[in-house]
Amino acid sequence: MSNPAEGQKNATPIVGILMGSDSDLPTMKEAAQILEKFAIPFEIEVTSAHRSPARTHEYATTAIARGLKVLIVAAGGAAHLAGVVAALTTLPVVAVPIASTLLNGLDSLLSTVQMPAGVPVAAMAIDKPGAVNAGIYAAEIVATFDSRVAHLLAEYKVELARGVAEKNNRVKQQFAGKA
Ligand code: RP5
Repeated sequence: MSNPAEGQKNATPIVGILMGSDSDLPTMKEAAQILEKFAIPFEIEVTSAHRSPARTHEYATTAIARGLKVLIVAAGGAAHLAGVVAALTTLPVVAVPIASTLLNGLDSLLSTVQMPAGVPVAAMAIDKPGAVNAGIYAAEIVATFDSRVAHLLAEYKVELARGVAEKNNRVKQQFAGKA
């Protein structure tokens, strides 16, 4: 296959991105873009713990049989979606608290992170940084059984460090000869 993106489109999804509403999509696109970067096949679903509980139940209880390995789950406000999904599957659930209400995501963060013992979710940061990290975290789980993804993640770390070195150079140049 010459184009990894084409292969990704045709392959069976191994990561599911779930969100409580289409209003979460501008944030969750960040997670999708990370999975695209690493050519990890994924699917996206809008389903709600509160508004479509039967659909959420069906999705979570069939996820393993459909070949999914990790679920990234985003919701805002009374953010119960990740917890409900985690209650219904043994797949790892990576949760993204969305800043979609007047409380700016603090509500979502507390709803997400305060899971009772026995039903964990991996809670990311609020909103876009959390969505990016959810994509990376899911890739790290995939990398435990896919050496191609492990290699790409190692390159990504090098890319991050190079970015910091470039920022460092720019800052130093601004102050060069001023001491
Ligand atoms: C949550 O309620 C969703 O995840 C979203 O963040 C929030 C608002 O949903 P909408 O009213 O925009 O559909 O369930």
